[in-house]
This record gives sequence, C-alpha cells and structure tokens, in this order.
Amino acid sequence: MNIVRYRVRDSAKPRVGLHDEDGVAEFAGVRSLAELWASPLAGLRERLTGGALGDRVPLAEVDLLAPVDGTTEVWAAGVTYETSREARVEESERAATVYELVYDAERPELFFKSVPWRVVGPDGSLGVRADSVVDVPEPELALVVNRFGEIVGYTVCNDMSSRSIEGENPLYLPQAKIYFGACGLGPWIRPVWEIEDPYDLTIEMTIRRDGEREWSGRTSTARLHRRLDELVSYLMRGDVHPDGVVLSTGTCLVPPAPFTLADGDTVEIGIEGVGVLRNTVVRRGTRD
Ligand code: DO4
Ligand code: MG
Repeated sequence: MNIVRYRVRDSAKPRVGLHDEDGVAEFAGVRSLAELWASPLAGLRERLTGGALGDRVPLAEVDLLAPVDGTTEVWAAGVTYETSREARVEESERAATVYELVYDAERPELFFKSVPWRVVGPDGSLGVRADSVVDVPEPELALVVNRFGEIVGYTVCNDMSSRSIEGENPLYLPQAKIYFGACGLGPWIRPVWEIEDPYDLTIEMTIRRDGEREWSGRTSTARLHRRLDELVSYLMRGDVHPDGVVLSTGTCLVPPAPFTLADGDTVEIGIEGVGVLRNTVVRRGTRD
C-alpha cells in the first residue's frame, strides 16, 4: 500500500489516495495528508485499511505530487553516516572538527529543509544555485512523523546540497541547503507497518547525463550511525508539529569531488521497499 498525493490530469485539485500497480483510488473524506498525521498511528492504520475508497483511476491519468502538504515541514539530519562525515571533513578544511564532533555527539545535527510548497515531487525539476560551483544530490530515507512523534511512514528525500557553499563555512549551511528546488520528495509514502526492518534497506542512486550513467552508488541503511526514534525525539524536543513532520535521515552516498551536477542531469534514487524518486536538474543561470 502506498499513500499518494496526486492530481487527476486536467484537474487542479490535489487529492490523497492509495496507489497500486493498477492505479490510484481516492480516500473518501480525506482532504490532505496533514489531516492523516493528526491521528495516532493505531487510528491511522484502521482508517487506511478500512476506509472507503473512490473509483480507481489508471496511473496514466494522474500526476503524483510531493507527498507533503498543509503546514508539514521537512527537516533533515546530517552527518549520520561515516561517509557523510568524511565528505564534510574533506570539503571544509578549516572547520572539519565540527563534523567530527557532531558525528559522535549525543545531540544529532538537525536542520530545517523546506516548507511544503517548495518541495519538488516525482518527475519535477530540482535546482542548483547559480552562485554555487559544486553541487550534489543526497539520497536519503525520510521518515513521516505524526503530531505525536510516532513514525507513520517512509518516503525518499533528495537533500540537494551545495558542497562549495557549505565547504566555505558551515554557517552557510542554510544557503547550501535551502533554496529554490533544493528538496525532492516522493514518489509516495509507504506505511510504517509494511517495512519490516528500516535498518536494512538498500539505497541506490544513479545520475545520468545526456542519457549515459555519470555516477552511481549503492549503500544500506544498516550503516546509519543513529536510531530513527532518537532523531525523531530530538526533532520533537522543544517544538510542536501539529501537522506532523517529515525528517530526512542523512546521506551515505556523496559523489566525490570534482563531481558536480550539470544542467539537464537526471537523478534517480531508489530505496528498497519504499520507492524510486526521479527528477531532472536545472542549474540556474545556465539557460539565460
Ligand atoms: O552537515 C551538513 C549536512 C550533512 C547532510 O546533509 C547529510 O549528512 O546528509
Ligand atoms: Mg543530507
């Protein structure tokens, strides 16, 4: 079962429904995903498995949208895999120790990533800033968390990042991570009860340029250095998320320098059991 946010072609109205190989069926009476994240997990499961569904619409007639709406924010964790720690140390010679320290610190690195309207969904265009020279996609398992702090589902996040801007000074992190087209999410949400072991999922990323493979990598969530509930508990501390929150859990795949994304590249991120997110990259300033 995949929970989707979608639009039937030629209609402006975003809908929430269930997706399978044959099509998408709307959840009767559910106006937003945010509304679902206001129920405790037990109630949600009952509602989704026993709820009334509308007629199934074939996949060819729908556009899937980023699975986030309302006031549900997207946050991200950083330096949660050894590979990420090494990549940051390498790119930021003068401030390398902050990454080494946070990897082993009790408190994880968590940062705000996106409001829902800025999030790019399946097949949408991701952005690269015109004032950045080294840019990478970051393939990450993202947690969908309800207002009570319970993990209710999983999706795929692309935490697009400027390595050159963050490498210059870690205080530039918001500029390296938050800009137009910086957050990809989708293609849908897989409910938590359908993933047996979130610590044993293969993550794969392929970047294609002019139709040819430019870079690809494969890893596993088994290499995650933190527990998922630990990340969520820090995110909920001292804060409220009335419409729930999406928390991306950090990357274990960083294409090494001098790799940088080019205009027109396609990025495909697959997480076992969760889904495959495909997007195209627009490098701002290259088409003007
Ligand atoms: O500290 C910088 C951000 C790291 C990050 O986004 C990641 O590890 O995925
Ligand atoms: Mg990241």
